[in-house]
Amino acid sequence: MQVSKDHPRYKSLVTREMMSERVAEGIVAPTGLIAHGRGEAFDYLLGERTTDNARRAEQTAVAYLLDANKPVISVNGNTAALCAKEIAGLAEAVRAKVEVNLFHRSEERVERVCAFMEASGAKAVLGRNPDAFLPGISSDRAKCSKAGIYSADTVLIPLEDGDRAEALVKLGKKVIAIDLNPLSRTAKAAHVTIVDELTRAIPNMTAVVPELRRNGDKRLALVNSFDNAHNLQEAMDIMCANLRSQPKEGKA
Ligand code: PTJ
Repeated sequence: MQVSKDHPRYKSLVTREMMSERVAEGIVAPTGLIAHGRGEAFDYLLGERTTDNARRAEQTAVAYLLDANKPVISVNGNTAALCAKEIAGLAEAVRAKVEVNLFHRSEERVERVCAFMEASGAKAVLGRNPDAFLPGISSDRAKCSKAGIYSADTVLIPLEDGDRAEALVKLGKKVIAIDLNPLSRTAKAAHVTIVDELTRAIPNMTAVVPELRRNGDKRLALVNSFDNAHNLQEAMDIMCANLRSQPKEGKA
């Protein structure tokens, strides 16, 4: 489909087209489109921008990743489709492993998403040969790699489902979520929740790595002053204020 560049929702329409192509290629799960639509709705309420609140969460997340002994970035179909190259860049910058871990798991999809990540620059991608199980999850989603998520001390989970987020927290891992829905179980379970759109959040995070790597005091101050319940409340307050202040006639 041809999308006109002067359409007010150009970027959103192009992303939707791209996501549906990734479904046809077997990278994004069909229900991944529904998850994407939910994300778009919350982003609309947020004002489709990185708020100061999200920026602080992004910096705190990078502080956690830099101070981790075994950081891992968990990748699903939506994440790969939206920002494979940027995830590869962040992983390299913070020296994290990348592991593909799918909600709608099939060996074929795991292979496709791993290959897609590798073609986008991610190195030594884990997930093809799971050799461990995450306790507390009854489905196939428990399958993971001993060298990756299983032994990680800090896990970044973009667009995660609530069960796995809660299970990772119960296992004592530091959990960083990226989720536009501040009401989700994932958002509430994580230690740090970045309420921002994934393709804005990841480059923002990579950009602050050099400064935070040099500045241990700043990393410590970010981690010590962060309160996720307060962070989520602020994100909800921003959405409510946007709803109240919208002009009656707008262009959607
Ligand atoms: O590829 P798979 O099989 O692992 O499946 C991936 C999905 C995303 C389908 C699966 O994990 C899922 O069903 O997730 P949920 O439970 O729908 O949660 C996804 C969350 O991500 C929702 O709260 C959305 O609001 C949020 N979200 C969607 N798109 C974005 C987003 N958050 C940030 N940026 C986005 N682009």
